Formats: sequence, C-alpha cells, structure tokens
Amino acid sequence: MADLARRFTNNPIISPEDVIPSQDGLQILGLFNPGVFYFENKIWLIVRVAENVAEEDTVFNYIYHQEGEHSILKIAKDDPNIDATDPRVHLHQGTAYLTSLSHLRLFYSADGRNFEPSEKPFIVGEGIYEAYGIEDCRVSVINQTFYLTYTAVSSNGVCVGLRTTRDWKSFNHHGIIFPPHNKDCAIFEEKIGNKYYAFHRPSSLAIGGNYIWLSESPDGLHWGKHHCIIKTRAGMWDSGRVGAGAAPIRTEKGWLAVYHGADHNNLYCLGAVLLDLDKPWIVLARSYDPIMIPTAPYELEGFFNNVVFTNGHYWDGKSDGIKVYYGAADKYICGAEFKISEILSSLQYSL
Ligand code: MAN
Repeated sequence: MADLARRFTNNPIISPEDVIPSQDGLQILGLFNPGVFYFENKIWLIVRVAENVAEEDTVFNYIYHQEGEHSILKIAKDDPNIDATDPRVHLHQGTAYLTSLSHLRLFYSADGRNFEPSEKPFIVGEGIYEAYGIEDCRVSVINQTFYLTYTAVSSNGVCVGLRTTRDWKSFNHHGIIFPPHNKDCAIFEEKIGNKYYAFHRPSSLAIGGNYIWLSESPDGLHWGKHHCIIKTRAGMWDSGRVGAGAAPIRTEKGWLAVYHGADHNNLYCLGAVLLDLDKPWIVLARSYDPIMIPTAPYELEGFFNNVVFTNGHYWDGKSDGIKVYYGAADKYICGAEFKISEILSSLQYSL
C-alpha cells in the first residue's frame, strides 16, 4: 500500500498543550479535524476543540442552553450502567452521551506550517440544535462568501448546520441544512450548470450504510436531487464508513475529492475519488488502496487511536502541490503535502 503523504516535519503543528481551555474547570481532550481557508494573505485553520470537566472520576455531558447558559450532567465513571467502550460516546442506561463538548477556534499562518492562535472569538454552539456542540467544520468560498458547514449535535440528533460570513466578524446562522443523522458536508466552491453542489453523509444503518451522497441546490441553502455516489466496500479499508473531506478541487480530469474511510476496526485512512466535471454524481475513479494510512506515532495514539481524518486543504489553484491539514488520533492537528498528479495516477479508473 502506498502512502502518498509527505508529512510536515514539524507535526503535530498544534497540540492540546498549546491551547488554553475555554473556561476554568475544563480540560482539552483533543483537537480535531480543521477546516481550512485563505483570508487576508494567510492560511487559516478552524479547529474543533473538544473539552470536558477536569474531574478524573466523572463522565459528563455539557450542555449549552439557548440563552448561552450551560449545565453539566455528572455521571461517575464507575457507574455500572455505563458502557464506555468508545471514548467518544458513552452509553448510560440506553442513552448515548458525548464525552466532550466541542467548539471551533481559529489559528493562522503566513507559511502554512507554523500557526498562531487568533484573537477572534471562538465559535460556539447556539440554540437547540447545537446544544452538545459543533464539530468538524468545512469552509468553502463562493463569491467572497465563506460557507461553514459543520456537525451540529444535540438531543435532536446529529445533523449539518450552516453559517456564512464575509469578514469572520459577523455570521449569518442559517440553521440546519441536512437533518439527522447526517454529517461530513462540503459545498463545492464553483457552481455547475448554475447549481450549487454538496457532499453529505446520511447514515441508514438498518438497510444501507454510511455512504457519501451528492445534492444540488439553487441557492446553497435548500438541497435536493440527492444521489448516493460513494459506498463502503466489503473487505476493504473503507468497509465500515466513508465521509467526504473538504470541497473537491477542479482538475482537467474531473473533480478530485479526498475522503475518509474506516474499516470495522475503526482504522481511519484517507482515499480519493474523481468525479465527472459536468455530472459530478458520476464517479470516474477511486482509490483502491488508501493514499494515507495512520503510521506516525501521533496518528497511532491519542484520544481515539489510529486516525487520520481531513476536512480541509490549501491549494493555490495552479500548482501540483496541495497542503492537506488533518486531525491525528483525534488529538493533534497535523499537515501533509500531496501531489495532485500522484493522487490522480494512483486511482483505479475501471470501477
Ligand atoms: C467520526 C467523527 C470525527 C472523528 C472520527 C474518528 O467520524 O466524530 O470527528 O475524527 O469519527 O474518531
């Protein structure tokens, strides 16, 4: 299996130790899966910061109410009714609770490798659909407007929220664009035939699976004409789940999209697909083997082990190199360079 990633030599580029918790009494469990954008001559990362209470013996569910107030549900770690097999979500008497609450923070860099925290305010969950936080934000730029699509979590379910901004100071909150269960939404940065397009990932587990879908919209807000385009593949590295990364990039051969896939052992790798330029619901080629596999120590061990997960990259729009930013082991923020030509020639074209 070929790993095409040229990992940054200064990885991890941001670690939990570099970040101050949002409030006294909280601790940072991990930094996750940054969205990426270019603004005012700098590369920016919008990082998911996952926190919980700094109490060793407590699992908790930390809730933002509509008015901005929060409350903490405390459950002792040794409670016999807890199923803590997955460190991300614990089950208590049949109810699932996140073990952390996530908000988003901005970091910026002039060289794409050394990042500073920004003074800009944190972006936190607001309202009833974001009560358990906001996660894994993708950023797409269309006509100088930044579209932030992210996972909104609450007792209503896991779904996709949208905010837009032009200046990163004021935001329009458009509410939920894909209802539960749905995540991994990335809006294409160009219209095709006067329509917006987006990847998203509904889950239909009784019949079906965790598959990537493509939808179109007249305005970037209302989505329809859904096509299921990328499914899991039995016995392969992406047999358990697949989900889109950032918006695809336009190449002469088609739309090139990096996605994540996990197998039934929760090994999260990256692969790529190539979509028809005019009919993006047609898949032209796909990675047979992953293009990136967790191998570095910071990818193998963290909050949730054996994970490389991306939802953001920086590309200058012309060169062969692309900087892919990714979350490693659900704990660290890292970066790697890929060559577009190498990804394209690694794909399997006869599907
Ligand atoms: C899910 C999401 C991601 C996370 C991966 C790996 O897909 O919660 O945020 O990085 O799992 O744990």
